[in-house]
Amino acid sequence: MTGVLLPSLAGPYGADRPDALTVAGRAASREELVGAAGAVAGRIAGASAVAVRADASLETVVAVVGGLLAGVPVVPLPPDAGPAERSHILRDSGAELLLGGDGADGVEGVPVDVRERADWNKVEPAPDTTALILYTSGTTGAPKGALIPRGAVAADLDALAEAWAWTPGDTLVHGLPLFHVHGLVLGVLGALRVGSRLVHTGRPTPGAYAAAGGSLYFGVPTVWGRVAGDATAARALSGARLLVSGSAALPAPVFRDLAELTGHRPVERYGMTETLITVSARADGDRRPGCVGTPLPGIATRVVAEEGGGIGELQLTGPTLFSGYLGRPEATAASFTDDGWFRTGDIAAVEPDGTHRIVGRASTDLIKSGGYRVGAGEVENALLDHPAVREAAVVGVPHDDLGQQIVAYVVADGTGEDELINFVAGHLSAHKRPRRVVFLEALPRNAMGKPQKRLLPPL
Ligand code: MLC
Ligand code: AMP
Repeated sequence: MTGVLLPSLAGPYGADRPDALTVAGRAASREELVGAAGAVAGRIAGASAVAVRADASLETVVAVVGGLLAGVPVVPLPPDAGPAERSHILRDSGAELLLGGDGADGVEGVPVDVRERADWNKVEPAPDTTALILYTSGTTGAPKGALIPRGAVAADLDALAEAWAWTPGDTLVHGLPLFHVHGLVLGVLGALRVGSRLVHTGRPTPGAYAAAGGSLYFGVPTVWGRVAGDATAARALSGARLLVSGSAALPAPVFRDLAELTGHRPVERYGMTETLITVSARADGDRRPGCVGTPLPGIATRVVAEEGGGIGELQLTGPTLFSGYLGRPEATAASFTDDGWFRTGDIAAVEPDGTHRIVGRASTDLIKSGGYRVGAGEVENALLDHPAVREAAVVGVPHDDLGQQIVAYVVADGTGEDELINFVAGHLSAHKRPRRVVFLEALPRNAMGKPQKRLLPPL
């Protein structure tokens, strides 16, 4: 049973309802979810890791819960991942099975059927065992698998429930992807740990959020910007209890428009795949534009300023941290200071009352577009795999809707913008595609021959 990690699934099911969770229009009770997940657990028990084709469906929830029941680390695979990204994630993670897969990629597919029922009564694994392996981009190279322990998930969700006064009486609504921390850990496991109802809208559109009638809403800033741009949808959220934004900075004008239209000042929170959510505004506290609140219970933060001044790299410790990058001890070691603090790479300032502000990132090679973290190096490597491309430099350019938009500067012959955009979308995944491609005669380089991204011509 997974009653320690997800107590609401352990029963009794007296207060259960047929629509305890709804994903993209299909509903299930907790008892049905646990029965179907038990059948999955029975099929995968003993595997070293299982991948899940993580589209926005009930099957994904059943598959992830099945992995957690069985104590098998779950590797969510973006459903539109192209061949390069799929094979990297499957090979690097060592996933033996692909839940919801068709046997392609040389990894055995295992069906997931939400109508199945099986009991699963094995003892729950220890808190330090890996619950999830989440693939996340660095500045260069292919994504790394962040090992997320069960205990970190539990600690984070409890801290968030306390900060947001999140209870079984809530109905959580969101439509975020189920292969990242925001949509999967907070947005699915959060509801199952707290015991609140969940409505996943399939896509995070303003109309779907408005129609869902929830009390607690999650979104990335791009989603909130679109809601704020649709006054009718925004006003429909006035009956909610709490609107929460995260995964990227919420622009101050969006904060103000949302507050005006919905009557709710949004709660902003800050996190990373490697640390889960660590800093948040509180349901019973002050919510200011540009501020991500205070450290969650159990989290310690410090800002390491290079030359005095209050602004510098945000570093963290606490029970929500990952246990390392799979198979990459050097990268794991490099992400911690000598005295054991995790280096976020984000630049922050702390106000006298302890409120944190995220003011930027140390590296321009990590791009946040629509709340997705995309490494410039990964997109550059994908472009260089196209036979016509000789050189590539990828940057994030400020964008009203996406926060940053991915722009590729390339030196290439005999190809065009659309072809390269579609090439990256098909090779990696759609959200990693450049939205613009600029063709240059040569990349600007310094005397050592190193490309100088800050000298690239503006769009
Ligand atoms: C368009 N599409 C293409 C394409 N052009 N597909 C293939 N090739 C092309 N050239 C398709 C897409 O696949 C998609 O299909 C549809 O067109 C629209 O895609 P899009 O343009 O990418 O959508 P967009 O409107 O830009 O998306 C905005 C968004 C999305 C907000 C919905 O960016 C999003 O879901 N963001 C959430 C990211 C997130 O959850 N991050 C959390 C990370 S965890 P289809 O089928 O999909 O409609 C984290 C920790 C923390 O950060 O703190 O939370
Ligand atoms: P990911 O690994 O996809 O979870 O991305 C983590 C990164 O998202 C962090 O390092 C930050 O740069 C960014 N991020 C998350 N939440 C916020 C926020 N509220 N404000 C600004 N940046 C954020």
